[in-house]
Amino acid sequence: MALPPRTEPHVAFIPKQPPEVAAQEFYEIIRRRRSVRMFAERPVSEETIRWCLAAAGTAPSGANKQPWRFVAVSDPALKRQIREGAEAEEREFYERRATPEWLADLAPLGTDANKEFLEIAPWLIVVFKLMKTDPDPTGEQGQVYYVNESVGIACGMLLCALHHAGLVTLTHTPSPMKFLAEILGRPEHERPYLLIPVGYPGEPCLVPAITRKPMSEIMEFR
Ligand code: IYR
Repeated sequence: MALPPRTEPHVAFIPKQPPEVAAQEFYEIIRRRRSVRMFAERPVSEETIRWCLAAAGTAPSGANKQPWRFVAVSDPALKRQIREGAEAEEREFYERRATPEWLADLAPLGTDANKEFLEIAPWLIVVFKLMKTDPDPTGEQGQVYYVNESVGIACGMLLCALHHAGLVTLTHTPSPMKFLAEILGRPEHERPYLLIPVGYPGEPCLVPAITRKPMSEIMEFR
């Protein structure tokens, strides 16, 4: 291509930083995400939650069926009901259901059946997976594919979006989670998948002193 004559000095335009730099920068951001159980009461705007959910909703999914619903709860009465439901399941878990090995594995985290954070965190995002598509105007419902993979990816993207927004999260899985569908009056084809308390970190905000596996242990190149 013939270049136009230039009178001013020019330098090469570099459109984007090299991938090596961008990749490492993202790592430095995301490695600071921690599962948090100590939230501040400080409110988070609905708009913030909306944009983060919009980001999650761009996730890839089987045949693009987008088999997810995100129910964002800030109503104190609903949060109380969710806490009560979760604590009932957790008491069962800690007192009966958990194996000794499981309890030993959890000991370093210092968790117990008390889930006060479910009332303190300004938002509880309850993620549902869709076992069928939403009904069309005639009531027909279609198939969905790779639902756990799709919703899991969307949740990962949601955690990234919330972290990027400066918020903290917990991936909470009181099990079984049927009580969430009942409290929130969800239709038959929606199944609870994950409960994500969201907010600002409490003061103090203590997290367990965990370590992550070294890179060499989690990856292999061939
Ligand atoms: N759901 C319980 C127990 C629990 C289980 C796992 I696996 C964790 O990583 C953390 C907690 C609770 O939330 O206390």
